Amino acid sequence: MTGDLSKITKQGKALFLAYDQGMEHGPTDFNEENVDPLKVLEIADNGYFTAVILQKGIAEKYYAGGNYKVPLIVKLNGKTNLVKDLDPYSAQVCSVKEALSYRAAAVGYTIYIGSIFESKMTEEFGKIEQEAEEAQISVVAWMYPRGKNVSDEKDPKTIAYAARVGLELGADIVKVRYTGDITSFKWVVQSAGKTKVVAMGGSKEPEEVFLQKTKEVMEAGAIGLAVGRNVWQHPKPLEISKKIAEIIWGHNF
Ligand code: FBP
Repeated sequence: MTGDLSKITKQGKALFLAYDQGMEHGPTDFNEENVDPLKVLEIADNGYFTAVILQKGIAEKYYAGGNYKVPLIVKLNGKTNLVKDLDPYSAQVCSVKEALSYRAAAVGYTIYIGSIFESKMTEEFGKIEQEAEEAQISVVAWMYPRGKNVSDEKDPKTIAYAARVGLELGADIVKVRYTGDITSFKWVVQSAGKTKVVAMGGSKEPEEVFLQKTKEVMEAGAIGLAVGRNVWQHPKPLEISKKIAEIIWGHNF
């Protein structure tokens, strides 16, 4: 299926601000400032982002009642990092219908390929795809190889496999880890075929390193980034998002 990607992209490019880490990692990622969803929504609304990614609670309590211009992607599943099982399962916690009630323009879902619970997640994802198609919204798949059968989740071949699975399952966009070099990431993009690719941000890096990574991701043919910590942990989030956006769209803002 192909949902309406134009709702969460501009000229075919994407810059998503991820803010679901409170669930995935706990508030340890936050400081006094960015622990407040209103502060991060302000960045999302003013920082060249084509969408903001939220879990349903923050979507309901902060986004839905506000007058935000930035489109919303509701993350439909999630888990905490307190469960240390080698094979992760990320349970669905929100329906497509509920996401639409918070004004979602698209939905997101994580699939841990290689986990012994992979089939549970691909099954849930299949149902979400159908519901999203009916609602004519697009689906972003976080394709993360993880589990005791996955010897190296950073192996470019495994990342290309994850991207390919996203295509086979019908995702409109796959969000994958950057492989670390342009040649192997080109293969990831090729493997995803007509499914678009965005690279995930990762933990905070020096600005020049992150911007170089953004250049390489774009050169390899991805449509953009889904970034969280490298923006809202930055001392000047709007400045770094402008620099990232200028690389993605290839002109000055
Ligand atoms: P970051 O840019 O902060 O890494 O956010 C991207 C993201 O995919 C989030 O959406 C998610 O919460 C987090 O990374 C999960 O990362 P991991 O499972 O590797 O801890």
